[in-house]
Amino acid sequence: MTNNQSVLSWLQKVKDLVKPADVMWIDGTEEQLEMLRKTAVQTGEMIKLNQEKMPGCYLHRTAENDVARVEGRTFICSRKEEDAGPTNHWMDPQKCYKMLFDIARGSYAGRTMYIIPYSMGPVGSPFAKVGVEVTDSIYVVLNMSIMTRVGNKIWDVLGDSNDWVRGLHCKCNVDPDKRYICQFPEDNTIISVNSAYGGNVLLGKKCFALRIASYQGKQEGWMAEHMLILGIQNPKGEIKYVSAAFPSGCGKTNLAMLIPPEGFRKKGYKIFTVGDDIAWMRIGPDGRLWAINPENGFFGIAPGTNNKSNPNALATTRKGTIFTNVALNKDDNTVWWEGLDKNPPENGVDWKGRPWNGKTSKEKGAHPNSRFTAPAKNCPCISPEFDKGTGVPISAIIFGGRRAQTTPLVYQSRGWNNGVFVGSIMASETTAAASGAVGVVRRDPMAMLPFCGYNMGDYFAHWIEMGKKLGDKAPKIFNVNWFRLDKDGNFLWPGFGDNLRVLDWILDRCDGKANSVETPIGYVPTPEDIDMTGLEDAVSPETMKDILTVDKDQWRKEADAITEHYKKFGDRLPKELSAELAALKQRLQ
Ligand code: GTP
Ligand code: SPV
Ligand code: MN
Repeated sequence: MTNNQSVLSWLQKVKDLVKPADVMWIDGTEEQLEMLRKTAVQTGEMIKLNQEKMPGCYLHRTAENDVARVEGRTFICSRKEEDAGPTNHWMDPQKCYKMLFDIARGSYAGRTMYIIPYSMGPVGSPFAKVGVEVTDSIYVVLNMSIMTRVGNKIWDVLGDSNDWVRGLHCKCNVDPDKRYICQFPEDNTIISVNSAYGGNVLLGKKCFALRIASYQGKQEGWMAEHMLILGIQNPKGEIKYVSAAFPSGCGKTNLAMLIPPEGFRKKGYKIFTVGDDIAWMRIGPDGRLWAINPENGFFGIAPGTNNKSNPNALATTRKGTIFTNVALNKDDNTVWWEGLDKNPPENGVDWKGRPWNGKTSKEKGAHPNSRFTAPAKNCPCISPEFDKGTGVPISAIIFGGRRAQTTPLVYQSRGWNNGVFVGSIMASETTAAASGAVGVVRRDPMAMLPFCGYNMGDYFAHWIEMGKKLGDKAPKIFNVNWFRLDKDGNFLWPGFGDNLRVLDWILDRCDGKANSVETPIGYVPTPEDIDMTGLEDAVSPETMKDILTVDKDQWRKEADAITEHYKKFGDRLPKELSAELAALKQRLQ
């Protein structure tokens, strides 16, 4: 398949370690994938769904203890602990390799070693990078074949280069006490053991495209971010692109595929999805920031996805999709999840594989972090630029999270460094996307807390540095919060498609057109500045005033919390950011 000596010698070492019965090179052909799907159905690893209603669709259930990313067992193994920084778990690389090799040794006995060559980014694009994942799981092969570009063509573009990311996954016996997701940024290496859940084992995704790539970006002068990319076409036919960083489970997939409200549709607004989770961004020849989505599919949250909230996502999952940990309807062999419709199956099977009556059971049929793995090309609103190797130009960068209070619906930062400050202080309530407590507010800078592959203080400095290079061509930076609650716990803002109203203000601000008022935290629209046509009955002017309020007392408390948050970074915190905090405190006086 390849004569690349760095690849061949690494594969030989891996093979000697894991001792498989067989080796299979994944070549990217439909014939080979179909053969693997058949095998997975025979062994029970996957269930073939109703092929008339959902052609090419399958269901998979993971172990009950293996349903989300495990941040406590995720390590950045840089040679020096301080280079992993205060926000990552760290292990000494030599100790970690030894521990992982002991776990991996002989673990493929009687099993097949699958070798997956893949590209993050369109094959051969100047943004793209190559990875090789070795796994003993057909589920991983099939998911990687949807999420990334896989096949023999990868060997051609790689040639004899040594610039590729090594990834070893060993399912072992999914023992949660021996589960480790380890990144070795200085060695371009990832080792993941004792899990079979997406974010832990689809090594091209969070492990490579964020943890390793963020480190590469720092070295090479580009950015790997936990961001969706979205194109918005206005009635004049101009398309502008924004990228947005929200923490896991906070609405990236939904925003990336939004359906414009009726009034906007009639005026001629259109949405084009470029990506829903990860953006790789470089400064282009014209000095602007250009972004690609390095992925080739969507690994989206199933619960809550329905024909009203996200019809584009639903349509995307109707063929060639692998569902993980959703409920099965035995009557017609289709899938169901909470929030799909009001008609759960009576004759169902829950995500744990137990008989389940959705009409009477008090338990959930699907796990809250159950997911679909769907090809990007299925998406009805996929951007014509999706496969373009040079990416799309970014006009605005948007940060956001789940905040019941404090943070207004939207505000614009005072400039690049202030925007970096806004990203660095992001806080959000935790969701089911990672194991652990749900609904706890934590600081999640740039939505990268679980994904930054090096010292977060240095990562902030890299952002400041990129701003210097971009100068007046830098995207404008904003913050949004779709999740503000009233005193009864209801969302104040309708969200979903109506978020376009906020994006519209954001793009007008980028053009210097829209109005705003200056507050201590930045520029906020007045209720009149947001186009509320068609929404007047649902959201009163008083509610709008509420959502847009910047409460000085709350923000003084916030400033104290930020002071604490910043202490962690010690002298790795860029002086520009401590200056921003001081200036905010000044404005709040
Ligand atoms: P990851 O795939 O984990 O990175 O998540 P994500 O950021 O792509 O989040 P996703 O779009 O899947 O949304 C997660 C949940 O947030 C959905 O099930 C919705 O319930 C909720 N959500 C998304 N957008 C909105 C919104 O505009 N308003 C409200 N109230 N909820 C939203
Ligand atoms: C996230 O948790 O941000 C995801 C899902 O997109 S996972 O691939 O598990 O990381
Ligand atoms: Mn994500």
